[in-house]
Amino acid sequence: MKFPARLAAIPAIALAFSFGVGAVQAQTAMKISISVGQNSHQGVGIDTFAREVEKRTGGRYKVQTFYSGSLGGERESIEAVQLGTQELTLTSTGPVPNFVPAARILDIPFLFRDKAHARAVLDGPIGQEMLKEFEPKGFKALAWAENGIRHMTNSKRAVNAPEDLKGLKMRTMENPVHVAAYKGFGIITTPMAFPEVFTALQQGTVDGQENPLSVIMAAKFEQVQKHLTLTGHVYSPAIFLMNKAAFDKLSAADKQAFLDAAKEATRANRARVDEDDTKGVAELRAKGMQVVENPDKARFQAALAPVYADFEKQFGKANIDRIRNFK
Ligand code: EAX
Repeated sequence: MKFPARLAAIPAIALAFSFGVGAVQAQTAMKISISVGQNSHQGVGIDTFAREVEKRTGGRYKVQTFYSGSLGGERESIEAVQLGTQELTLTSTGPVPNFVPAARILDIPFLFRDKAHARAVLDGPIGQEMLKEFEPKGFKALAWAENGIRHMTNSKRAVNAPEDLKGLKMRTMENPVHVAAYKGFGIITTPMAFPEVFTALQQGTVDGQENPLSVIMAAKFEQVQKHLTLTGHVYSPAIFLMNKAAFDKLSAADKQAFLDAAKEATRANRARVDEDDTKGVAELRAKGMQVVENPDKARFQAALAPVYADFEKQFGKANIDRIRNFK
């Protein structure tokens, strides 16, 4: 079959045209996705990113935003970005070690003292060196953003001490470091993509899950979970990933615009995490959750001593200490 010449002449890449004053300007559309809803710390992140890219490139680039895993879960989105079928994603580091093993070290429980410590590490030389590890795998990592400090919820019982976790069936991210650590708590771990979690909790496929307050609220987990304990057992980074070939095609000025947009987006994202952490407990209590606010964290940490010994072997004690002692 023959195609009419005028159809064949239309380029395969999607180009929209906008009319400036007296000029026709090509606009390139790109996609970015998150697994949580728009009204969230990540939603604020990609909305800010899209707005900033458009502003900083004079409207030549338009970033279309997709929420709630509508383009797939985080692992699928990272895969799509690697392949280039989708240009961008903002994702937690959950599935990242499956693509960039070097990033695993950041997912170690109780590695960071608090958010300020984590942000300083990610924005400092350790975090910035780590962004480069993504390049040989086909990604341009634009910036670290934040998912938040993770806490545990379940439908079975109040968790006051690590012993209370024994035998609980909990959904975990598809992250080998988390799975190893949570097994150390005696949890029955069930790795699962985020878009499936609400239904799994609702149907009792799993008893619980763990996530930052920002995610718990955005996903309305209070509707299917009775108990929340502020275990703060692990910091959860997020990262703006772009297909490397798509980034490399940009002019030097546009590359800088994308990098600056991601930095601006991270500021908005972190501010929303702080806001959610401030009001989260009261809001979740008002919606019926029972909250253990001050568990003895040292005991939870001590329960992981054997797992930690293994992490030190795997990652090198010096590398872990370099992050731990970063000031
Ligand atoms: O990035 O999978 C998870 O639990 C993540 O924290 C969530 O998708 C937000």
